[in-house]
Amino acid sequence: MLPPRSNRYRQACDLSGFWDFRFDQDDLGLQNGWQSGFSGGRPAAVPASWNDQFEDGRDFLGPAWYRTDFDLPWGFAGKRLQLRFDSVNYLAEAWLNGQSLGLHEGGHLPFTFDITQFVRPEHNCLVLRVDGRLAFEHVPPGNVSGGPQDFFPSHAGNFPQAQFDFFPFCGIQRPVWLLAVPPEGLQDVVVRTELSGMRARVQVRIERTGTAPARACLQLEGAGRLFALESAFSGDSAEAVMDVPEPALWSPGRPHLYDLTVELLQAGGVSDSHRMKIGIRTIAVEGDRLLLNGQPIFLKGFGRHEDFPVVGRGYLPALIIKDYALMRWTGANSFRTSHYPYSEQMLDLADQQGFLVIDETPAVGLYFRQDGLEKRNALCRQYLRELVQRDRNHPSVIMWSLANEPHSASPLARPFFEQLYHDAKALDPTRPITLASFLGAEEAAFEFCDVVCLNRYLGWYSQSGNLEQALPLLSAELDALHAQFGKPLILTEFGADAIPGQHAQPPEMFSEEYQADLLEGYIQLLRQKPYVVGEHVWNLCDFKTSQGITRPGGLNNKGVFTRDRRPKLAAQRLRDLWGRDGQ
Ligand code: BDP
Repeated sequence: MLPPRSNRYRQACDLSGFWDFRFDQDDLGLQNGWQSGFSGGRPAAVPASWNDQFEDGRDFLGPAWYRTDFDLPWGFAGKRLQLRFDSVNYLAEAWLNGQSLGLHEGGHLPFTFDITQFVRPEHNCLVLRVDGRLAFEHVPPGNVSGGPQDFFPSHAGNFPQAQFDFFPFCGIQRPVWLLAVPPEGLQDVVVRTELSGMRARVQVRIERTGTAPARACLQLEGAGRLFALESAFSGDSAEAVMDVPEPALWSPGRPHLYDLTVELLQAGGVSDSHRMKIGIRTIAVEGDRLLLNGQPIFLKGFGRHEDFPVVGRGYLPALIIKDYALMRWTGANSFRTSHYPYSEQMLDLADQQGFLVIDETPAVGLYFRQDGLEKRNALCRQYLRELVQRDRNHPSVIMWSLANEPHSASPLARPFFEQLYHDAKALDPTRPITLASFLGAEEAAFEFCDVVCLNRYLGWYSQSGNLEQALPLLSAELDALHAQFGKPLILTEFGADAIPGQHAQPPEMFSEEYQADLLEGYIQLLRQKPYVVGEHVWNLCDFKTSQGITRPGGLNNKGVFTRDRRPKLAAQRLRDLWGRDGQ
């Protein structure tokens, strides 16, 4: 999938702004004909979650209606026109001038509607119905009833009753684009890189719409050199392989990027063009090690959330910059997109700044009861496909995570994940596959995952306040897991809540000292295990959750920074520990 771009052949117009907005408590919108437009709305910001914009809608999860009007910008007439929604949570249904465009399920991944036949030169009315209500057959699931084997009892009494530990923010959370693209144009560009000695092989697959004879012209520019190549289309795709001697490789220390330009050449000349940044690098698992460009790499970093006061999960460019600055300050070199795909802009910056990313699908809190399973399975496969198609050209993305903490202690889990694993390998054979588990030895999916990712809270949820007891238990468990699976291991979550300003000597739970000591104890232990290839602290920042007795202030307080990005003691401790590594 090509990201929105403006150039000589295509144009992207951002429809962000204040849209008309209505809650639809009684679900009357369709009955009242709101899909053709509605009046009496109030302004709401797009993009942003709706929950914290008003005084009366924090816990209202839908349905709600958005409306905006637009004229076609100059230069759009005669092109193929599309609407692209970068992220709408959860269920989105769109109409243009009263005509149905379609439906998309799942937040956090982009979807596009062709609007060429419905659009008018002026006074277009775009209406969107968004439904974020939680349901047991959704992914991620919510409002699940049943026994503790099916879900986290600790989340069960929370309000809203999500099956996951973050607030179920709803709405149009990333930009909406009006796109003009050539009637016959580029559809996708897929890049894979391999290394052999001092040379790189850059393999490019180009997909297009239309069938007229065409050629693809490629230019790769970087490190003071230029490579050019042409390749004929056979049907709707073309392949090209560029041989790059002595490439400037992409790595966290030196995130070198090349400019790749692809042009579509037809009888009348160039009809479309796309320019993108690519990185030349390899990623592989070999024995107990994770290799980047053939060299062992160790991941230091965080699980995090897209979360901030007022905007909720809304796209906020300054916050992206800030979070990279904070991660860099601690000495981190990586993060996981826990527990859903982050914005494409976040990944663009990871490429630029040299962060390693474990890219996770929105499958958090999965459970394996028969009811609704087929639907959840279809959704997981859809999300995985959409994620890989969106993110596969980012050198920063080094691993796909299929899920977070599935409740896999069921015979139904193994075939479920085996299929997802094979889907992922078919979509992208170049990256390792994993998932983050709390089950450990009982995790059905570890048998075929390439890397074992484990979340652990000894010293917090168990052995509470007692690190002396917790750490030896953790040590024994890690060794046993390694003996069982024989794969590299990343501790993808570990941490403790700390209420900012709470101090204790000797350290005790909820104090900044205890959080810092717990993180340090874990890190020292992990560094003694040669098969451990990464440590991700939970969490970069405090974040909003559903209300429940374990979440004072409606927050998960495991951030090493507060929700407004001020450091706790643990942030400085990480800087001391990670800074010492000198990577
Ligand atoms: C883990 C989940 C994460 C939670 C964390 C916690 O993966 O989403 O926020 O626990 O309880 O189980 O802080």
